Amino acid sequence: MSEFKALTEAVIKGDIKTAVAETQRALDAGSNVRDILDKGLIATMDEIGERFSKGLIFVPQMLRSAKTMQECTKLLEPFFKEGDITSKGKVLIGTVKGDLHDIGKNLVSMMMEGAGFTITDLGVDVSPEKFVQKVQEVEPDIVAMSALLSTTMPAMPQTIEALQKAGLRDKVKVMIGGAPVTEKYAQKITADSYASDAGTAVSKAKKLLGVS
Ligand code: B1M
Repeated sequence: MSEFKALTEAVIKGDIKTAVAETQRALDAGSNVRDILDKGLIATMDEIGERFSKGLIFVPQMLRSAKTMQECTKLLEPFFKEGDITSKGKVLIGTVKGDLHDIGKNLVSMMMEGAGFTITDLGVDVSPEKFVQKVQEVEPDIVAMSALLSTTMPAMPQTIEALQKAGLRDKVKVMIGGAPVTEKYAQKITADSYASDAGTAVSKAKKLLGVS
């Protein structure tokens, strides 16, 4: 954590200007981009979550820190591009119904796009009906769902069921992820794949579609 102490402090304070400057400074100093993301930014969001659980900070501060992290992440985006590539497949992604967390989902989108997938991002609070409607429109290879709340995880099997009812389940692969989601849960709800982080989401998506 100490390597990114100033960055961590700025994200906790929600000081966008300093956090962005610190991210740029770390990049200029040659820090590993994955380290900036994992040890600098994601680890700080975990710290923020702990402070929130303990009642030390409240929703507005969490929101400000989230915004700060997203501004920093923009600087990292170019580093996740794998080069000049033709589309590896279409991915329809969204955070499930009732859930407004989008940082993890945005990271997954960003890394998948960087790896050559064509992304349609439905944003947050996406209902099963909306997923179905967009699958009909976009005809993706993968439907990717993110959930950060234990209370919104049930929207994942509800979406799978809605796809089934619409006769679309066999036409797409379903991938799920998010902090409370597990491999076991993915198996339970008959998702095709689970990824614990954005990097793994890329490799699992490639595996699902048999591309490299
Ligand atoms: Co919320 N929140 N929040 N929050 N929030 C958590 C999730 C929480 C764990 C905090 C805590 O209490 N310790 C807790 C959930 C408890 C639970 O259910 N288990 C919680 C709560 C309770 C709430 C509210 C209910 C608070 C309230 O209002 N009382 C409320 C709910 C609002 C709603 O959604 N309806 C709420 C609100 C918010 C904010 C809006 C203020 C803000 C989100 C802003 C935003 O996203 N734009 C926020 C934040 C920032 C957090 C924490 C602090 C950070 C989340 C984050 O962005 N992490 C979070 C605590 C924590 O996670 N430690 C917390 C960084 C991000 C990169 O990680 O999203 O996990 P993550 O993504 C990872 C992996 O999970 C994975 O890849 C990423 C890493 O590469 N991944 C996928 C994610 N999606 C994937 C999809 C995939 C594959 C991998 O395939 C499709």
